[in-house]
Amino acid sequence: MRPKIYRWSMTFLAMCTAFSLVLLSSASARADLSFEQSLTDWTIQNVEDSWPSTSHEHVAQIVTYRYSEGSKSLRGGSKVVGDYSPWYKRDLTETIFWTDYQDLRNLLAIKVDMTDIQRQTSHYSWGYGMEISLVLSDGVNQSRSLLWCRHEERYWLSGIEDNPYEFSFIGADGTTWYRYGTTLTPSRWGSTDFGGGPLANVNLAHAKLGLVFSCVSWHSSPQTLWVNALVDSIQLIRDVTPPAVAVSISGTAGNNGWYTSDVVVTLTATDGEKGVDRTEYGFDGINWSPYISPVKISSEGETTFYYRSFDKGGNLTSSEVLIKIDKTPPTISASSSPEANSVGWNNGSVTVHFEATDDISGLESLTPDVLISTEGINQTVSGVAVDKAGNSASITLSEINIDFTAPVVTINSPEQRDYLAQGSLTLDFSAIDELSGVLSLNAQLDGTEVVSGQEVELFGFGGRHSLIVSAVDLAGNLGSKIINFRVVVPAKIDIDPDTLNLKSNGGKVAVTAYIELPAGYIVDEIDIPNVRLDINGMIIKPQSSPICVGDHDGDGVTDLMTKFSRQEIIDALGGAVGNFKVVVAGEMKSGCVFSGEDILRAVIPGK
Ligand SMILES: [Ca+2]
Ligand SMILES: [Ca+2]
Ligand SMILES: [Ca+2]
Ligand SMILES: [Ca+2]
Repeated sequence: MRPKIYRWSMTFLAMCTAFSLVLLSSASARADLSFEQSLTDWTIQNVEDSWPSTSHEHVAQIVTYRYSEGSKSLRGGSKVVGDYSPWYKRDLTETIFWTDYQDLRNLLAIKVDMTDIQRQTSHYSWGYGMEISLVLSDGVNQSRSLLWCRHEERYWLSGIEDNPYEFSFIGADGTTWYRYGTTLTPSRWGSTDFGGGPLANVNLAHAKLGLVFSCVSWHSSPQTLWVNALVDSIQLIRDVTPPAVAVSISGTAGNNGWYTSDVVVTLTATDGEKGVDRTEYGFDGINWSPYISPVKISSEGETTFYYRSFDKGGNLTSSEVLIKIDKTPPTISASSSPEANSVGWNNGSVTVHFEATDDISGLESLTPDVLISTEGINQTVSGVAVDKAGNSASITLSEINIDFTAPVVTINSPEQRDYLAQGSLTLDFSAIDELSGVLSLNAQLDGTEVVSGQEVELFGFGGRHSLIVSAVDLAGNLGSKIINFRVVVPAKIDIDPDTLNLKSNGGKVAVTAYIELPAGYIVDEIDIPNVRLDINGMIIKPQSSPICVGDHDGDGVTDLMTKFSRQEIIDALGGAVGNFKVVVAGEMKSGCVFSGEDILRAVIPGK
């Protein structure tokens, strides 16, 4: 057994050498053709390694070809006719169809469909093999995958004889490859070759594909062997779909697409083909950071979050999401107009005005002006500002004091009546204000300031007088009251005659009234036209003459004589008889008033 194994190793080394030469020689061949296009134009490479007496025959033939659902096929084959030689001599013949170099990084699978596989050996022994292989090469490394294999030696590759037409291959990354008609799933390519050779990694960015028909013979005896097949199609299945990236944004959602908290962005990239290679993010679309874990965004305002993901085929998904964060409530202020006075009161309606700003998302709403028209102390008004994100701020304006009711002034004394000019009068007045309270109270008697409780001497104070009391409350409202009163000088009145005969006038047409005034008053100053006689509810004016000043009753007090129509008095009595009070009053030129009374007896003789 040992010599046979040794010979096999020699074969493997020779094959590797042959492949290297092929790859180098065709490295500068056609370029810029897609793999599918190059399927129409394979390069044929023949390799022979034999004793001189051995003949080789390459049965390469591009009969037809097709890709996917095309209509053409490709036929290839190789044949060796072995001579008798020392048993350890070896013949190798290969026909290789090469494509051009391609970028195969997005390669998902290669699907090869072969039919009409034909092979022949003229002599069964341990010393031969036939195979059809698929090779990937980047010019340095190559990787070989068996599509079909036929060996008769049990110990060369264990298991082959048990299932010679279902050869499988484990790639360097653990991916299982299957025979023709089955989808192959590469990422890195390795090869065991005939002899279970080393796995090799191929740079898929610049690699070419080869289809190999091989025959190898050890000349234990003369033999002929050949293999060929019809390749109906070779289909490259590429990953041209970029990854799907799901973006999840977590945070406290506000309004209008704004968040009111920090935001965490989670990216989930998936690729159902070659898989995700890497995912990145950034904030300017230029500089990128690897995405490892969810990204926290704290800065307020509008932030554009860029993200992208590559799959292992180089396909790119790129997008961005606008993230708007506003964690700050608006600023709000309140003011009232008109302004309160220095002690904090308004005496009319007050308008409360609110102002607010929001630098980040902007203002959405603000409480409009509030008009307060009701009285009250320490009234409050609240306003609210809301930004577009839904953050809100409120403010309460308090101590709004409104009083538009004037104080109530009360004057108990004097009253609105006549007072005799004797004794004294005590002033009694006050003011109250139930809301803001009385700030000041002012009273003037005939223009002279007085205070409540003040005594006013009435003697010598005859005449018409006015007391004006005014009060101002803290809000500035003014209330006032006026009392007009008279101080009357007591006059001594003497009516002559004392008795009036209603049926006989005795030749007289007038009734005389003598008026005396107290000391200090001069009857000469009596304003005659303003003198009145009041009897039985009727007022009678004096006659303009005669008028006489003297001391008619001789009592040492000067008196004024005035006369009134006798008939007017009789008319006033209306036929009634008895004692009647006669009041005579008047004003002096100084404005001082006087008044006095006497009794007049009215009679009708015979009654
Ligand atoms: Ca993909
Ligand atoms: Ca805000
Ligand atoms: Ca008031
Ligand atoms: Ca007299």
